[in-house]
Amino acid sequence: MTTPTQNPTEKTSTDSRNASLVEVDPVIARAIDNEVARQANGLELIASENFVSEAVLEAAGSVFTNKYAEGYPGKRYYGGCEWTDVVEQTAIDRAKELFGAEHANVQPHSGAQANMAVYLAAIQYGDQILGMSLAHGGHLTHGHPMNFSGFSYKVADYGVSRETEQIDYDELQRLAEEHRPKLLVCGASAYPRTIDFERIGKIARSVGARMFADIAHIAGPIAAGLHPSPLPHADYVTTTTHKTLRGPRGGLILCKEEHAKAINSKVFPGVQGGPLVHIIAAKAVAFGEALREDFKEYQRQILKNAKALANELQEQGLRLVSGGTDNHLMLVDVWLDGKGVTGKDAEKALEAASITVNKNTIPFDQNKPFVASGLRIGTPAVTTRGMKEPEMREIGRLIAEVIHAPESEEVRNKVKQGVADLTERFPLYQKRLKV
Ligand code: DSN
Repeated sequence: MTTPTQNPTEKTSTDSRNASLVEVDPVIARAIDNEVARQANGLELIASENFVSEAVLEAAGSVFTNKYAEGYPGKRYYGGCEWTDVVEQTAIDRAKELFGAEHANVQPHSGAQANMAVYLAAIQYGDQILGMSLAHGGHLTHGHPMNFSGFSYKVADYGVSRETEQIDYDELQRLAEEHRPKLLVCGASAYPRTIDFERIGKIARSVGARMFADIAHIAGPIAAGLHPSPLPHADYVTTTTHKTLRGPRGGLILCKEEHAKAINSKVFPGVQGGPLVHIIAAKAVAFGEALREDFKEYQRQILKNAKALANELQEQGLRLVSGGTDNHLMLVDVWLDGKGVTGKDAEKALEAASITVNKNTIPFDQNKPFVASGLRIGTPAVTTRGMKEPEMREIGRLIAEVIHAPESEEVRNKVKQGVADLTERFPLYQKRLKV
């Protein structure tokens, strides 16, 4: 990797409009090159990250970044939107086809903004909601007190059972009857098991609540038919587009036609101004890729890889929350009631060995969130590189070696070499790797 040295202000050229990035701004150009190298030379196991295709990158870097387009296809507040309309309508049509949805809004800049638009469309300030606790695998936007969803609404939360570490649907029914929410929020960012959306839909209807499913993590398997879809049961479904769906960083809302008008008006002008048309173009490309047969095979492999990695970690003596995984991620209990290491130390030790994961609380955690007792590990990104079950077993052994000896330099160097061998065999972004 190289170190940025030159400040762009040192450049005197007055004709930089057509110059390349490295000429105009070597600091940023080098940071980008170094990030390409970091992504290519490390093992990316953060469950919410992935590697988009070169085609998605090209669309995201296109001249559509120049365009203002408040409104929706055919109804804009600015002129010159004819090609923007092609882009947005294509993204909408593909998203609807991919998920079997009646309506899609492809404008949310992020998952959090998609979720905000749903709350605004579905309920009033101060209304009761019931969402999965962040500490048990939910998400900040499902009612956490530090988030708008927590301080704008009355929140009750549900979680997993202490015995099974899986969602306790009977307890969820009981909580729904006790709190009578207007909106029942489901979906998770750190839950390794299949979510029973049909059951949650029944619970919501039994108390007269609307159902909102945030499928950010499992959108890919759902699109591929490998996880039950919430669409037949939920009033509103949101997702990010950059996790298992392997698109650009952004959000998406799906809903029934009856909610379309409210959702559209809450996204714009309710929450956002001008849409990011370059990102919508990249979403359209990613949805197009996801409609292809090889995307289904990719999703199948993510799940097979997660099972193989989970088995290997267990064979290496590590405890998995809930005893395993049904999806693309697993939660590893590295703290083991004080006999192991903290999630924070495990994350740091793995990073030093070129393996990127994130520390994560485990249900009923004894440590604070910034320290945490667990690691969240996911297979979407390494699967994109083409790795399969044998590589997962190798990765499981590498991870376990580091966790069992987080201070050992000898282990770190050995594991780093193992990572280098793997990443060389499964190259990434060959056209872009210039350093
Ligand atoms: N930050 C995302 C994740 O890592 O799951 C959730 O928003």
